Amino acid sequence: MKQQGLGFESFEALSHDAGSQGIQAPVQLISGYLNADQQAALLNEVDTYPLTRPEIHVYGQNHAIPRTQAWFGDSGCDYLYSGLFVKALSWPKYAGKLREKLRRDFGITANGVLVNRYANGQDSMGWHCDDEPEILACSDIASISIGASRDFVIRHKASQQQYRIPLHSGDLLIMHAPMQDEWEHCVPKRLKVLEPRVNFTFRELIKHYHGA
Ligand SMILES: O=C(O)CCC(=O)C(=O)O
Ligand SMILES: [Mn+2]
Repeated sequence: MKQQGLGFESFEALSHDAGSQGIQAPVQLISGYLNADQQAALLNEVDTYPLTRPEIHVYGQNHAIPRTQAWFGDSGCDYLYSGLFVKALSWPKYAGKLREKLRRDFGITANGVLVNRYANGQDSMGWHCDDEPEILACSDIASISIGASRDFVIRHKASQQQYRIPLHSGDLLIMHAPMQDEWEHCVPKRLKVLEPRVNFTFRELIKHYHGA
């Protein structure tokens, strides 16, 4: 298990802007956080998840998102993102064990997890930040990747400086505050990637934000 961050010495800068020298993104990469058995157990479990491909409303049109997903959480942790309201489904066994492991290892107190499945490199996630009002202010977001390696690209809002963080199977990336205020992120298409990838983002929501 190798740790990188909270600086960018070892991540590739995608543009070089003299004015943005020395920007440090508040992220931590822990390569190889999950072993092969843990990854296999989670991947098997994902096959049982009720993944859906919801439509979101963008520029006056409905579009099915280019991946499938599911939201699990404690009761009272429903989530409204990209105009979608999703009720929390109860924790599956291994996703719950992973939540406990993150709490033990890093003190991360997540009460929900968004699971995204990218069938292959045609699936993607556009630029965004996870700054919905029900996300507890200053909480960490912990991202676990399993399956195909994909690039996670981050962009500093003020300078537009971009960095590429390749995420491999078993890696953990922790985004600390003020990542969601000052940076955006995306998972671009990679047409050469033929294998699926699953990503779990563990989040801490304000309970009952959307009522009981
Ligand atoms: O798949 C990833 O690595 C990123 C997922 C993400 O940004 C999200 O679920 O908000
Ligand atoms: Mn995100």
